[in-house]
Amino acid sequence: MAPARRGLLLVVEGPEGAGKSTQVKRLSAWLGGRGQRHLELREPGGTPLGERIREILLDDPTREISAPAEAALFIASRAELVERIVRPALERGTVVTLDRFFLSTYAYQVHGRGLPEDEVRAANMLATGRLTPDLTILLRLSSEEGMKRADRRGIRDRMESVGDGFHRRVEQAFQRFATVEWQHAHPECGPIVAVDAGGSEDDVERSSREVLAGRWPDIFAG
Ligand code: Z5A
Repeated sequence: MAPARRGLLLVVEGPEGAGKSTQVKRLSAWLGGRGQRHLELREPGGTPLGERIREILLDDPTREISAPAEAALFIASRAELVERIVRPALERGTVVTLDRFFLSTYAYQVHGRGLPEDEVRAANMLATGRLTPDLTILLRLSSEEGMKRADRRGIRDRMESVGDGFHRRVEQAFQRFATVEWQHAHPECGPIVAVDAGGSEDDVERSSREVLAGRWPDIFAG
């Protein structure tokens, strides 16, 4: 029998530039300050294989990768991360904060690239062994605003370099994921709560922690 799962898997999702990395870092700092055992991770990456896949997928904006191969690479990185890092951490009672998970594959590869949802869903289940997040915080920001923020960093990576139509489809998909109907139809994604990401970093952190404190007051209240 699989060992009992004692930790929490908290995912932060949203379009590029929405502030996911910023909020994952802030949540980790909060958890660290409270003496809570925690682990901050991102996708793709987090393992030697995952970091190698990350380079292949993102670094070269001119690299051409077919849509199915792209999906398979994101999912391979996920499989490695879940098996080697996330599951053992949850079994040790760690709060895992994860910057992107399989909601991103639904947004970018299913809705953005047009791959069939059922097949991507089945591959994801194989990769995660049906691990479901305890909560996903979905940072809500328009793709234009997010891209403006991300552009302040300099050059665009391979995914950011895909045309605006692609990013608008991704943005619309993320909006749909916050609806009750979509979540009912996708129980494998766990509960998803949208948080407005248009305010300051402090505002977004406060809203995110309010959501978390409503569910886990012993960890996040105060
Ligand atoms: N992808 C996929 O296609 N399929 C998948 O299954 C998975 C991923 C898992 C990963 O890129 C790419 O892979 C991503 C989706 C795709 N590509 N796209 N396009 P990544 O990990 O390198 O990057 P990202 O996930 O898109 O993150 P990002 O661009 O770094 O955005 P972010 O993490 O949401 O934002 P940030 O780094 O926290 O903040 C961006 C800037 O805004 C930064 O200068 C901050 O200081 C600033 N910021 C943050 N919050 C605020 C607020 N509240 N106000 C003002 N400014 C702010």
